[in-house]
Amino acid sequence: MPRTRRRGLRAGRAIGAFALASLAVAACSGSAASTAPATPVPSGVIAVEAAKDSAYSFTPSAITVAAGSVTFSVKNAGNEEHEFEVFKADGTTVVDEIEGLVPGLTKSLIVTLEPGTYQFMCKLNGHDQLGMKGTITVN
Ligand SMILES: [Cu+2]
Repeated sequence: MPRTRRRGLRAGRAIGAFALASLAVAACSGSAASTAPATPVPSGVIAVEAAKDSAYSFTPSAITVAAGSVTFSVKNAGNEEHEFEVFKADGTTVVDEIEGLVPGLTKSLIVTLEPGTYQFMCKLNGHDQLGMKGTITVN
């Protein structure tokens, strides 16, 4: 008999917790919808062209942006495939990248950058060693 009683209590507690959780979820979704949009709107888009001025170049090669969410729109103006890889100052730690940027294609990349210096390169077939790189200064 005491066993049955304990089980009954436990079930009651579980139902109570579920009801509370449901209320909490309802409260959260309600306030989120009224205070902030689901996706932050990017403050600006940085347009970059690959292979515009020469076969292995990025234009511009020096970019300065404000810290936070940064959108790069990278167009391949050349005749071969390229990549757009963002690295930390060390030049080896990848922040994020665009791959498969075939001739004529434009792709976007959204990254969150903290103040500091970053590098961007195309490492495809060693294009960075032919000059396909640049710097990003984040203030
Ligand atoms: Cu390339």
